[in-house]
Amino acid sequence: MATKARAVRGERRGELGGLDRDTLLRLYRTMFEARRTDDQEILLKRQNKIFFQINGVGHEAVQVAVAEHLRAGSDWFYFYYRDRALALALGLTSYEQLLQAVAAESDPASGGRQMPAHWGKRDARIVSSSSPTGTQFLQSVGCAEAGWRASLVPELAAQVGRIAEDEVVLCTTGDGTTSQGEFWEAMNTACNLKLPVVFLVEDNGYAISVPVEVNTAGGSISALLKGFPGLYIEEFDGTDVIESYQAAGRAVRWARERKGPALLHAHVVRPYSHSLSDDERLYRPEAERSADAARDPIRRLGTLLVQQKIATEAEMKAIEDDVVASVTDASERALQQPQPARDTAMKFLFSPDVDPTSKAFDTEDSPGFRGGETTMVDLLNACMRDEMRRDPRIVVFGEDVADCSREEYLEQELVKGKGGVFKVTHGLQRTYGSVRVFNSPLAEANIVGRAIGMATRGLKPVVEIQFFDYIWTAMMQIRNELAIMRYRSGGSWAAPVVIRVTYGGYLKGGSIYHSQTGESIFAHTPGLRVILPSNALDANGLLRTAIRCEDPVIFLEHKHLYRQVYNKGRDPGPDFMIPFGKAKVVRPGKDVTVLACGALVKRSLDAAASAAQRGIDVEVVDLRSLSPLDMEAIAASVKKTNRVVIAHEDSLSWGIGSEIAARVADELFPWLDAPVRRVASLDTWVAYSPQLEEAILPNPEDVLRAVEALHAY
Ligand SMILES: Cc1ncc(C[n+]2csc(CCOP(=O)(O)OP(=O)(O)O)c2C)c(N)n1
Ligand SMILES: [Mg+2]
Repeated sequence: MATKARAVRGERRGELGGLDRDTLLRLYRTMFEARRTDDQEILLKRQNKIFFQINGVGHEAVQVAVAEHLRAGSDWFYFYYRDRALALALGLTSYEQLLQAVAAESDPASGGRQMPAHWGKRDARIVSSSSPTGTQFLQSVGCAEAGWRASLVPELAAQVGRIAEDEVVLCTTGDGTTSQGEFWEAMNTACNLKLPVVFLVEDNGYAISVPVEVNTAGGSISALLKGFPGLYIEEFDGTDVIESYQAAGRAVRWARERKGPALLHAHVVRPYSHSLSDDERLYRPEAERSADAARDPIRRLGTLLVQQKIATEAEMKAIEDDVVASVTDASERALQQPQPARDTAMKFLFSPDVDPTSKAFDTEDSPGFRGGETTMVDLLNACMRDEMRRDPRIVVFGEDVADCSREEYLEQELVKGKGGVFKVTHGLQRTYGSVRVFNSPLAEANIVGRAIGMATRGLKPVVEIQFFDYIWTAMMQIRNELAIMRYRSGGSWAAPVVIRVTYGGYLKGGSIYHSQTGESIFAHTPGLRVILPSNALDANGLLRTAIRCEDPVIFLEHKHLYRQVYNKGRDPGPDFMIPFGKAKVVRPGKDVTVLACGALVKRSLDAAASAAQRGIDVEVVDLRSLSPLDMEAIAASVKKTNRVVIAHEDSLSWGIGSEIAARVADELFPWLDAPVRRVASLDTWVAYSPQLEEAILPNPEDVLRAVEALHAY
């Protein structure tokens, strides 16, 4: 049927928000296609042809309206699972959406790794979305911030890819998810830095069965946010395309003009229940549900278009028939697509191009020493200085890492500058400026979430977590986002962030909350590299590898080792690198192997010296890198000594010693002449009392006892 291009004029056009006929019909088509795709997936789920379904029904109007003001491929997008119509409008086709539902290898969002409605498309700049509610907020802030910071550093702008002067980042959410702490952290930073983020709250009044007034004080998120400085707020009916289009236009303009972030509070409906696993009749009475159904955005727009004589009923039907045919065809084609082969299960955990375990990262035998011996703090600082000179993409931030946030104090030479509570970042702000070295708010998720957002668009954040003991507020970002970004997006996106973390005890008074270790928690997270140097030189070479590699790295720096005399080293120069997964024999011996890392290396060497006096020749191996683990070096040593002790600082049970012992038992059993022994902290917390601290943490005598026992076995 021919559809003539008819202009919408005068008063009627005013009522229609200035939208022309073609646009209105296109919006209707996208909304209907989103609905149809949901219905098709529901059908496939009932037929057991797909394995999960969650719908975007009732949210379509505001989504297509917002998309009208945005530019795929130039703006950036952080979505949540209801955004089917938004994803469609920005170029993720229903065929591609269905590829995810059938778990096809060709699914562009995740290569069969994620459930349907976990959107992503690299060239449209739709960044991979995940299942934890609320992790998108801080990342979207980091993404906007990367554009802003890059525009202020000329060498950087060239490396970070296309930055539109008026680009915006859209970040969407449900109403319930605004209860997450990270939402408030993101608002805080977006307002503080006046970042061009448009937050869209799709408020359907429920978070599964929990109504909005339980989640939000006073029941309205936009009312609650009124005090945030520079935040532009619109509250409107998100089932009304015209109203949504106008409100979104004003908000996006605000952000494009660099006036600050904006909040769109759209009231929508959820007529299909939360998901196929939920039946809303259990907690919503009939009257409430039929009131929702009456506001169905597709029915509303369809009726409006016919009433306003934009299109006839026949013309509307023709659009719908065409969509039904194309979604059915897309579904049939998607069902033909194969799932990823079994042997691809380990793909996408790490960069396929840059291998930090390779020879390219091994310059350990050719250091270019300069100056005299110095501390681990100094050699970490030297590494960051050199690397920041080499690579303008590096930004350094965290709590207290800047020399002085009030730059004028530095300029007027009123202060010397702090540069970290342990001074590891001292002088970096002075040298490289406040755009690249700056303080974060006191919020660990803020640090890691923003870093992920920056890294996904090409910056290289090297961030600091001031104390390991407080890393836990960032744990959701580390385990569910940082470690998984590459894997869950089928290699489309990555978050190569270096997280430097101070850790460890032996401080005399460090107590429970300044002595924690816990490296096994991170080593147990696929997708992370976990590095743990014991001396100044290794720290320098391993940090350089961490910075130059393309994987996320947890870089553990022992506070007690920062300024020891015994582990000092000379600055090995700007090209010194130690590859990951390369352990080092720090004392050769033939009778018993001690595998150690961090503060236990020195304690094991002391034990070895005592053992030598008793005629036992101990070999001490410094693991240096836990993930990956150098099993070759371990095997070489065990094959020589046939006896092995694993010494680590963290508490005994479920620690790295357990894992290494299991691997030694499994892979090296024929060479063992004695059981594998572990030396570690007691299974408790490091107490403030120095006497208790000594009893809790492992010491050289503990290592010696284990060595003697194995030698006598
Ligand atoms: C951190 C986290 N907690 C709980 C869940 C389980 N969950 C998934 S969706 C959801 C409700 C979200 O409600 P809302 O933000 O209002 O979005 P809506 O589904 O209503 O669009 C919950 C509790 C989750 N995915 N992530
Ligand atoms: Mg909701």
